[in-house]
Amino acid sequence: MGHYKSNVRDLEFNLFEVLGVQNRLGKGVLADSDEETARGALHELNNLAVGPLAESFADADRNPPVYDPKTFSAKLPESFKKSYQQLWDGEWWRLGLTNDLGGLGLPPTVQWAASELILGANPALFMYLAGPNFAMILDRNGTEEQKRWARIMIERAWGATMVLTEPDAGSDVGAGRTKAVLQEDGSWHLDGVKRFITSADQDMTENIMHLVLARPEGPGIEAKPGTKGLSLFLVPKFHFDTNTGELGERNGAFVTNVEHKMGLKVSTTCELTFGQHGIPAKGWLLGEVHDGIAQMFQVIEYARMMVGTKAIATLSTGYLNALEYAKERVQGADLTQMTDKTAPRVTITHHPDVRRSLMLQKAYAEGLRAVYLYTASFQDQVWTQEGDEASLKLAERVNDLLLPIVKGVGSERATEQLVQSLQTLGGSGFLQDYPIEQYIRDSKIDSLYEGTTAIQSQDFFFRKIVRDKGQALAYIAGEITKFIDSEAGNGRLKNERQLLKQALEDVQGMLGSMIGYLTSAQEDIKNLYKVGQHTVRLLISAGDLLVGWQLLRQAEVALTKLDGASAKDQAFYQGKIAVASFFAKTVLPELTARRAIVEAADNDLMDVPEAAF
Ligand code: ST9
Ligand code: FAD
Repeated sequence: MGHYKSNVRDLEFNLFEVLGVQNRLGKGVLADSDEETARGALHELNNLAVGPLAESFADADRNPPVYDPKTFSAKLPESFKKSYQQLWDGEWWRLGLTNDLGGLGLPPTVQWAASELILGANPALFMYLAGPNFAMILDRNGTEEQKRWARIMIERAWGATMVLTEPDAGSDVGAGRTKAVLQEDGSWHLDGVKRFITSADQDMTENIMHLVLARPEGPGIEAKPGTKGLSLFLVPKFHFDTNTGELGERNGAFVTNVEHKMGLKVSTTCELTFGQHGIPAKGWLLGEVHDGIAQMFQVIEYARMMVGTKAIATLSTGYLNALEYAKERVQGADLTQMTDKTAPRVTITHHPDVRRSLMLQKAYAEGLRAVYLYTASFQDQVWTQEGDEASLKLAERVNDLLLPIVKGVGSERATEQLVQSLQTLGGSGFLQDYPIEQYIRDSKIDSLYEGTTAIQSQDFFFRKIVRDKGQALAYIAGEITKFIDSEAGNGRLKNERQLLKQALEDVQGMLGSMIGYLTSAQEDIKNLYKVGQHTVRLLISAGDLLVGWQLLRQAEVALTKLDGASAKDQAFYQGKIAVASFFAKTVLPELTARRAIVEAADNDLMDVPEAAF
């Protein structure tokens, strides 16, 4: 067996027993799919994921890509290329596409559930598969000509990249200096150096389409500072015949370095240099409109969801690996017999502390899975366009609100809990005989790229709550309140509902204080620092609230299904009830302390001289 332990049962539970995704299938753009096809897709992909896709996971880590500075090219390990080919041949690149571009006609919930399987088995494969999905951006925003390019990208299986970051422009994308100079033929010549660009070179596809943010220069173009002065350019690695897609000359965008990294080594992270090697780096303005940052955010929103799902997928396989080990490892006597030196030795699942840790890993793995799929259920509505304008707008807002939780909380909790998964294995966890050390290395990036956790937390507070005037948040709070007030669950989970109620009040309390600091910043601007000190705390707490709520929602469903369930399902449902109760009793109460910390915020920290750190 390979390293990857998937959880298709839980994916199906989320989709068909909690979210009722099947009710959407068979209609409109989903006319060609039903529950059976959706389940079939998951099972088929799962076979591929646990087998051929997972197979190259460790080898590609031990034998990472090799960069050749003479040819500006990166060579990937053969084992990985084989996995990629199998993924491509299975036509899984169709998964996220709209029907007219050859999609599978499945909704985002099912798309993301399926994506989890790839992201858990071998996440870099998913990233190299960006071409078709990024082609959708051309199709949506491009000129008629560029829409044709989108089809060429898909038909010819090209790779694609998103190119924002520069040495002096990381979180602060608006500090980017790469420029694009308008040419007489309407194309642009790019000039500058980008860094940390994922998949900017590889030897698996004949061409790569770079989606690049740069500052336009030319007659009549007004230079604007910051992100609003950036435009999005399409810069292919090779020029091509725009009718047939046949490759032409090399374009002047060269990979000038590939980074050596802590993890996710097979995913090339490249320095990409434009127009500095004697050949102009020609680009074309996407859609002929200067709206680069908004266009790029269409990519970023998808990528943030992907990164969160990747982290959660890794957390889940980490937990399941730890669980398997714990069920077999015999060590020590039961605590109640600790003084009897002749007592039988037990498996470590008997030790309360191991149980505590495993249940917490399960809570975050399954709770965060529920959160990302709940988020995707709003994407479903946008995908099918059902409902009136107001409800569609609300679905977009709620999705926007939840994205920083999926990405920010998903990655932070994965980092933290994967360390616990390793701990479960004791010293063996430290060895490369087990996959967890690689999981930790490969998933650490998730809290860094696509906007660090601090950036996610500011996005959550300033844009998704304050600028939204709390509309999406009010909707979610309303849904949680409805759940708390409902009597479902056969009279059980009463105490847990109370704990959830308190957690909701605590998050609302934190938020209330922070809005207060923001408002009082009109009198004393330094009060903004009080907000800035606590946005991550708020984000993480909102994440815990959502995890707690989703787990209880699942427990409620499980309670209705216990009677008459098969032995295997009984255990599954019992697990759902146990984990929800555990999380409500042992994690949610922590929010009260966090609220007190936020309410007592001061700016002492900001007055500490740098030398005193
Ligand atoms: C990166 C890539 O890190 C890592 C992984 C790469 C993987 C590649 C491939 C992945 C895909 C694979 C697909 C394959 C799939 C297929 C598989 C199938 C099996 N939402 O607040 P302002 C916009 S890339 C929407 O003033 P500042 C908006 O237009 C690097 N839009 O910002 C706004 O205007 P307005 C990632 C948003 O102060 C405008 O920006 N780098 C949002 O100028 C200005 O907004 C980062 O993520 C939003 N949430 O700039 C950078 N926010 O207000 C992180 C802003 O008028 N830094 N806009 O609407 C930030 O996000 C900063 O906050 C900043 C600040 C740059 C936005
Ligand atoms: P900085 O922005 O310098 O941040 C350093 C620290 O300061 C962080 O902890 C951050 O949270 C904090 N910080 C910075 N500004 C603020 C603020 N205003 N408020 C509070 N805290 C702040 N980029 C692409 O364009 N395309 C890619 O494909 C891509 N792939 C990548 C792959 C890898 C493996 C890596 C490592 C990076 C990749 N990136 C890519 C770049 C990535 O998005 C950036 O690294 C990330 O956005 C952070 O920027 P930075 O590294 O410059 O850190």
